[in-house]
Amino acid sequence: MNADHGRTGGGDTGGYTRAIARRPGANLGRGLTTSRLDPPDHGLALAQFDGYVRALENCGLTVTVLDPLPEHPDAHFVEDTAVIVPELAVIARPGADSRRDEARHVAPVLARHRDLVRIEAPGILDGGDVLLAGRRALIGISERTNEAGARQLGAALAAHGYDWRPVPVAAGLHLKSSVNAVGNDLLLMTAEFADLEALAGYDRIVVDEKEANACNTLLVNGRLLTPAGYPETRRRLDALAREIVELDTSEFRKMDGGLSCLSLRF
Ligand code: CIR
Repeated sequence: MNADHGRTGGGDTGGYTRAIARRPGANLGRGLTTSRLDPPDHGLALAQFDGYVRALENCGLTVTVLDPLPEHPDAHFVEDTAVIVPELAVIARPGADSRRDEARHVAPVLARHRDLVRIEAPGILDGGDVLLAGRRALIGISERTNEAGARQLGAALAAHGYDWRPVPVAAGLHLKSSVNAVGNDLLLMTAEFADLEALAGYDRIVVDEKEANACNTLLVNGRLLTPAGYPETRRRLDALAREIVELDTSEFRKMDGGLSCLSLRF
């Protein structure tokens, strides 16, 4: 049993004491993307990454920053490699072939903090598809996460008293590209997800279509970290009366990434 087993972590909203992040490598532009934006600038990406790490530290987290993996240009999107709850860490099996091996590099780091369970073939699962809301996991079924992967994760969590629901991801890369928790039972989401049966029972803020990227907002120990440049969503988040930190994510957006993907929080 690990030293901090059961004492830390609180779903995708709070109770965090630690985070793991990975510095973007010079080859970050060779990662997967559907965006037609210009290639990312490494220097600017590093500055944005440093700002992100500082923001997590200001939320009270101790952040372990890992080195880039030269053979994995998407490896700084470290969230996709695992799902962590207080009782265990589930090592993912990323759905993209080019990313599958990233999880192997994260497992020894997480083994210092949690007992490990692994998603096995034929399951595939990206951490970006898993939204933890209290004792429930909302698991996106997407291009990167299949039903076998979702069932394996659901079973691992159910053994510790969690329940889970599959959520079809019909838009965006991952579930958390479009849906995130910004309060207890309060989800920020795009219109495509607003009528899903799987999300019934949650309060919701549905963002304007032109601000869809703002959905990738994180609630970390009471503070909202939100991508800069989305004034309408900002106004709606202001109404929640929480401290809000805006962060520039332009270089990560070029590679289909955002704030949640850049760390594992627990
Ligand atoms: C990918 O396509 O896998 C990366 N370029 C972006 C991953 C973003 N991860 C996330 O949203 N959790």
